[in-house]
Amino acid sequence: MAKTKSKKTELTKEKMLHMHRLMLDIRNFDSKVNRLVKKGKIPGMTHFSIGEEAANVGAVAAIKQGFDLITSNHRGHGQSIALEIDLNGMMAEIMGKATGTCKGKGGSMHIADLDNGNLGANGIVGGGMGMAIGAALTQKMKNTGKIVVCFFGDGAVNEGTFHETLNMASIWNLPVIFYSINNMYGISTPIKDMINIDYNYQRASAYGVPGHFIEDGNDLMAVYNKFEEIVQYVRDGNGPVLVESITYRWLGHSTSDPGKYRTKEEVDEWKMKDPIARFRDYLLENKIATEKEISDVEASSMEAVEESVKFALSSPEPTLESAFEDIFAD
Ligand SMILES: Cc1ncc(C[n+]2csc(CCOP(=O)(O)OP(=O)(O)O)c2C)c(N)n1
Ligand SMILES: [Mg+2]
Repeated sequence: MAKTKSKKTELTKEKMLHMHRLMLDIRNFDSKVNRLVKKGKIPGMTHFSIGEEAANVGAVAAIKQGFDLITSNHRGHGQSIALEIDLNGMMAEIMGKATGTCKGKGGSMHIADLDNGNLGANGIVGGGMGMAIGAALTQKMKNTGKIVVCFFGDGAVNEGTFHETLNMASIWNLPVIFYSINNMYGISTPIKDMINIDYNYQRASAYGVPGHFIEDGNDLMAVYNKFEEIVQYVRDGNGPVLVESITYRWLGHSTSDPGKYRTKEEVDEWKMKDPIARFRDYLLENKIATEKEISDVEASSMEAVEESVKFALSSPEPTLESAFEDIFAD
């Protein structure tokens, strides 16, 4: 098992255990949804964040919960959970139930959670980028002090909107972090067939913004420490940043992908870099938490996910009339 290389931080034990809990929630929630898909309980397409837990939780843990904003993409479960969405509402949303976070109208790919600052997931690759700079412009003009983190994948970096929004954010000096979670594939296409440079963050200089690289996006503390630094930089009014972390999705692109384009050896190699197992070891080796404290967190995460399934399964379907509600803003 790969080790966590980053140095010990000043974070409290409570915060670290909480971050561990959020990573477990992502893993347990998505594992459960995957089983429910196979049982025919989930309508529509679903993309899982399993394997990418640290890349999500480390970033979100560095922003101000319930204050700062994010935009998400089709693989947004990890970001929603890292931002502490109500798991019952999220499971109900994915099942298309009336009690869902978006009343069952969004499903897995369009989860929004405005109370927690999540402006929404997006089925259009690159679709969150315009929203992110719009939101960032609002924060700047209203002087709110809030920053925006725009999450997207490596597959989004050749969309025109990537280049347009990075340039606009740069000339307008907007408080936005463009964050590419590079899991090295856009569906079945490897990143090396999509760009002719090693990494996407190297493009930052073309827009006059700083580019940052998190080589080990499965090291929770490495992601957190880098984000803590850049969140401060952006909040201080220095303008946008492009950051990229390297991680891997353990499962197929979506529930309909058998994953024939990757070898079992490649997947197994990445499982040895499991972000959750590594952070568990880190907590124990640095005597931050005891075996008992960690297993309590593991048990309560499992319980919360089981509870969300019960809640969602017993929730009503949306009524036909509700299809015509919430279409226009008041
Ligand atoms: C504009 C647009 N083009 C194509 C698609 C189809 N599509 C859905 S996900 C995806 C790949 C995205 O890859 P990446 O951004 O790396 O995210 P990942 O799935 O790897 O997390 C594509 C091409 C889409 N949804 N929107
Ligand atoms: Mg990708």
